[in-house]
Amino acid sequence: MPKPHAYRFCFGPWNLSEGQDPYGPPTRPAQTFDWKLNKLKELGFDAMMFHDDDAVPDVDNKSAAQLRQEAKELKRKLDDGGLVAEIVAPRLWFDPRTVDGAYTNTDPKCRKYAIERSLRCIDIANHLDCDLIVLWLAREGSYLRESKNARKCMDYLVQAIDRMLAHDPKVRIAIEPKPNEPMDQAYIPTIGHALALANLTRDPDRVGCLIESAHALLAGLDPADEIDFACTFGKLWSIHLNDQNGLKFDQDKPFGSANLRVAFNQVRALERNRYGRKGEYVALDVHPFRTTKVEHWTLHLENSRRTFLRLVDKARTFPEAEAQALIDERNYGALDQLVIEHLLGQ
Ligand code: XLS
Ligand code: MG
Repeated sequence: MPKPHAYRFCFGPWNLSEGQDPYGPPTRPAQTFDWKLNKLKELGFDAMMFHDDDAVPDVDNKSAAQLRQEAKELKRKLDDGGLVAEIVAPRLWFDPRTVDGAYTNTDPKCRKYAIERSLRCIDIANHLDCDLIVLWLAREGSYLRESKNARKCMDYLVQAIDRMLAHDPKVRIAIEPKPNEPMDQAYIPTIGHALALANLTRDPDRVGCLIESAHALLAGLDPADEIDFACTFGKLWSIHLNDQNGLKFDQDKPFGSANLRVAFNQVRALERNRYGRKGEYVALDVHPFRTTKVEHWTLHLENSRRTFLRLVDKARTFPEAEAQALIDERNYGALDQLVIEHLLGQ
């Protein structure tokens, strides 16, 4: 039996959000980045994940020297706290030039902006000593199918990723698929799509993926199967654990909050693939409920990590031999109950 290993955890500043939704304003007061970083330290997390403008605000209006200086200041803060930057992700969905997509925008000037912004994101990651860029392809898709040529858009995506790979020979790119929201239909909705696209790039070995539980559920898939699929290719480089109650807006609920058994199966898949042993982190892409009071602001993160670790224990103590005997007999009724009893405990 391989020796059990300790998982390392991270989250992003956006996971200490203030409660705004499309129908109402924040419900908690705005906090500084340093407040969020201190919370991460107090909670004993190991790393922080970043959007490029979480690391250096107002990226577009800064010179290369300014980007360097501000990113280096952040790096010192992280070093002082014994922390690292897990990933940096270009925020390609805020700027007016990305209204109808970033890399797949129909306007060449807008596509050019998206690529330039992504290269700046890589520079920031370099200053932070981080080699992993995450692409959540938020607006790469359509509101109206006839508005874009999806065939051309695939080429645009490959061209953009190729530019990023050429910009830095060491950088790795993890594509984070999501099937919808904000777009009606996204061009890269699943891990299968992400890895197929990776194969068309100039260096497929440096293009992998990131699975988010809620995004897989929104695609009608079981996130545990997405984990096994990505790991078959050695391409699961980060994971955003959270939960989602059915096919609606992206809820980013605490891990295990909607469906403990689906959460258990994700942990089991991570365990059998030895996720984390090459330095990968468990990222909790969860948000506080909008109703959360200031004094309970970090509970969703603490609870998600606690649930994860309790499920690791459940995965490691699962009665494998008993389960195998039931599988051999094809007694899935009893296997089903074995899982339920195991999760319920004594
Ligand atoms: C949004 C995404 C986002 C990414 C990082 O749905 O999950 O939080 O993880 O850009
Ligand atoms: Mg995510």
